[in-house]
Amino acid sequence: MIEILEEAKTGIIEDLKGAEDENALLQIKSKYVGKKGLITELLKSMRDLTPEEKREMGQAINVVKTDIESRIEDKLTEIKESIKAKSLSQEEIDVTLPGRGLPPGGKHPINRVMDEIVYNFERLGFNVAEGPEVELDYYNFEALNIPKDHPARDMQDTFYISDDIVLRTHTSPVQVRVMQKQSPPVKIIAPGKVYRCDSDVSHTPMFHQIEGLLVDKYVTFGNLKSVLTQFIQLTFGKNTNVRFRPSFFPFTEPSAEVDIECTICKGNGCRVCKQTGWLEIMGCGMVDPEVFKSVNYDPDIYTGFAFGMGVERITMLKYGINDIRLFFENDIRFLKQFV
Ligand code: 2U9
Repeated sequence: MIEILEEAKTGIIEDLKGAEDENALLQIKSKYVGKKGLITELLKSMRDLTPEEKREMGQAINVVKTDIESRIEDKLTEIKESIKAKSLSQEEIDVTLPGRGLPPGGKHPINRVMDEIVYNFERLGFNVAEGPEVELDYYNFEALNIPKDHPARDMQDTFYISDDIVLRTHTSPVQVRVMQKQSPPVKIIAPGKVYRCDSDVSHTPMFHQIEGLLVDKYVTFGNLKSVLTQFIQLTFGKNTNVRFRPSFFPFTEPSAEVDIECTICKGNGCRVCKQTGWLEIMGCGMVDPEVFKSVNYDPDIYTGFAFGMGVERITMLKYGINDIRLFFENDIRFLKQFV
């Protein structure tokens, strides 16, 4: 029995050396301390021993049994640790790798041109004013000398919310609201979204306008020409030629349309200027006395000029874009040309 016990003591060490996984360990466990294992058999075979021998032998077997069990337990921990280390080394994350770059976003071309125009008027001393896009009929039409039967009020052009509420068709109501609150001098621009029921290659139901208003004593058409020429030369280059053509608006008298020499062909005639050499970029005029009356400004004391431009139109002329809808489709291939 002693020999078998000695054999078990050395055998376990050899066997454990060769065990590489939990399965092999289970087999070793059953070989030594399982139901039919070596140690169990040894304990059984103590039946024929004297009580004295049983005590001695029992103690010796238990020492070896405890030793074997603790060796198996240690080996199990070792195997588990090595499996964990192996899987960790395979899943290793290199925290020093540089991150993937995010493609930068860019400002929409309409906002770019809008910001540039606003900035240039600020350089000329204008302040920015804002107002509601859902507007009273009174501010959008009535106060601007646009009577009830005027074609601009046609159901086809104006989005009506109710009888007396509309989506503003221009930013002019902003200037009316400012004049109602403030006495002259007034020197403001009103940039923002406007709405008209219209849709084709050069019209969308929503577009952007920038309008301006300057009111004071002794303001003349000469002042209008000077300020707008300075604005145009800041925006399109200091040698840009400008011309003023007579026109009509219900809220200005006299009125004019402003053309610049075509930026694409320099006045020689091309597709963009329809062979005329000129591009119409804005409208303007001296504020009609009727408009002053509606905001209680005395037209015998005060005069002023006003102007307006469509931002989409200017952006199209600037970049030679021939379809306004491209601005609203948000195709990244179109937009990224302006980053
Ligand atoms: C007040 C008094 C007068 C604003 C003006 C224009 C001329 C003009 C158009 C340009 C292209 C509109 O976007 S567009 O279709 N605008 O030609 N706008 S004068 O006149 C005003 C504004 C407010 C109180």
